[in-house]
Amino acid sequence: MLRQRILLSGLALACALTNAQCGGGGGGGGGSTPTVPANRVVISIIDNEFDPRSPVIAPGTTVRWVLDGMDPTHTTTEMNGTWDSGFVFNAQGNFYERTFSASEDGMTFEYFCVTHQASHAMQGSIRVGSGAPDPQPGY
Ligand SMILES: [Cu+2]
Repeated sequence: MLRQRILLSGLALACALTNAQCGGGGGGGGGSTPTVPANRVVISIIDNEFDPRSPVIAPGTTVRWVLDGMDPTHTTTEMNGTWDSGFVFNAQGNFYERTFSASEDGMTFEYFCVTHQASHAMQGSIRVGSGAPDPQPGY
C-alpha cells in the first residue's frame, strides 16, 4: 500500500514536471470508450509498435498514446528528452498526452519505446505542420 502511494505520487510529479497529462484511462466510464476531442490524435500502443507511428498533426493538436496491447513495459520517449512518459501504461486504456504548440510548427519529433526500440524497432515520429521535415528512416 505504501509502495503504491509512493509510485502514484512519483507519477504525479513526473506529469507536473513534463507539463504533460497522464491518465488512468477509462475512469468512470464503466468500460465505455473515452471521448476523443477533435483536436486530439490517438496513437495506439500495441505489442510491439505504435499505430499510427508517424502522424503529421496541426499545431495545437494533442497526441494521446493509449495502451491497447498487453505488455505494461512500453513507453513513449522523445529522442532528445522533449517528453518521456515513463512506465505509465500499466493497463489497457492507460494513456499519456502531450500538446504540440504553435511554436513547434515545422518541427519533427522522433520518439521510441525504451523497452522495445532495439528488439522491435518500436519507434515513430510526430511532424507538426505540413512543413515539418521527414524523420530519419525508420521513424
Ligand atoms: Cu514497447
